Amino acid sequence: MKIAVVGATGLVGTVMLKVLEERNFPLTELIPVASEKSVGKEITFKGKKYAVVSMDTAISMRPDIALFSAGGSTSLAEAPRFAEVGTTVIDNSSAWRMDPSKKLVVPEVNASELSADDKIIANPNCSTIQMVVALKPLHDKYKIKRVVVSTYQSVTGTGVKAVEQLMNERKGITDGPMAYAYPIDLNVIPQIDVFQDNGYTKEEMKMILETQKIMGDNNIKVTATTVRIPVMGGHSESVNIEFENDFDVTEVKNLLANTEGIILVDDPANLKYPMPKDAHEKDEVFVGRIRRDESLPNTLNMWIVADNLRKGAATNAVQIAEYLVKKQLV
Ligand code: 2RA
Repeated sequence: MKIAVVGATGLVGTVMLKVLEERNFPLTELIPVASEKSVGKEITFKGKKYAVVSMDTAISMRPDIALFSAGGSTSLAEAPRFAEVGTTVIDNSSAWRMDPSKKLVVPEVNASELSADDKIIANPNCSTIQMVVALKPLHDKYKIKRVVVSTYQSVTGTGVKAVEQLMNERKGITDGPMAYAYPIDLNVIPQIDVFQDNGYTKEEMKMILETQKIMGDNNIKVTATTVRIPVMGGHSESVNIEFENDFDVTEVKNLLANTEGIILVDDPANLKYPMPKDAHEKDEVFVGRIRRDESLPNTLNMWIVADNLRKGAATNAVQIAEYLVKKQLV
């Protein structure tokens, strides 16, 4: 199994390599790929050094799977070239997510949609992934009518420049490069990505549209407010869910605790709830603060946290690859 990691020197690409290594992915050959300026640089994988190669070199090597995290325009241009030589691309950008001919996959939710014909598979947006992992078992049992989500998103979701901005501001450096329009340290920015004509941001629309596509149900109503906060370890979400059917809170907790990929941290008496500092570098989705919304019938509140570079990006992509290998779809 030849695996290419496209964008191998970036923030998500680096985590993809780490996750492949940690999970002992059954690869026989690793092909790290990056833009021309990084070609020749070395990366270390399982104690062995690999030289970064160009896109053309990687395509000529015909990898079985290419994990892409190189931005939307690179993906639009290069993913079809890999697909043409028979590679299955798993793409972390937003380029293909809403293309009706492409699958948008969170393995715990809809991996069964995948077939050997899917040559470009989209990895969803980070904040959407962690939410749908927790929504799926509840939708199956109680049928979701509407979701109201507010996010508290880590600067790592923006990239290296944002991490630098936060760290510089922490050190009192105020004239460094800015990833955001405003300072992020000691601040909260209620804007993630660009504004759309309807007043929502692109990130908010991703949460709405991607949730419906992954869950395979356009009747699920979603509204979102996405917010950037000065945190590194992961994204947090306050989620209010209205169901068609009533539920029992203990049953909800048990259901989530027994769902693959979820860790329930819900013990208010002992001040236990999920926090990004605990989710950092973990592959699971952490859920807590589960309680009935007493202002509406059949409605629940909960708090969902995950490392956005792991389950929100690299881990989800590697899990898709693992599924393809297990089901012999590559
Ligand atoms: C963010 N959704 O956190 C992005 C990353 N994919 O900004």
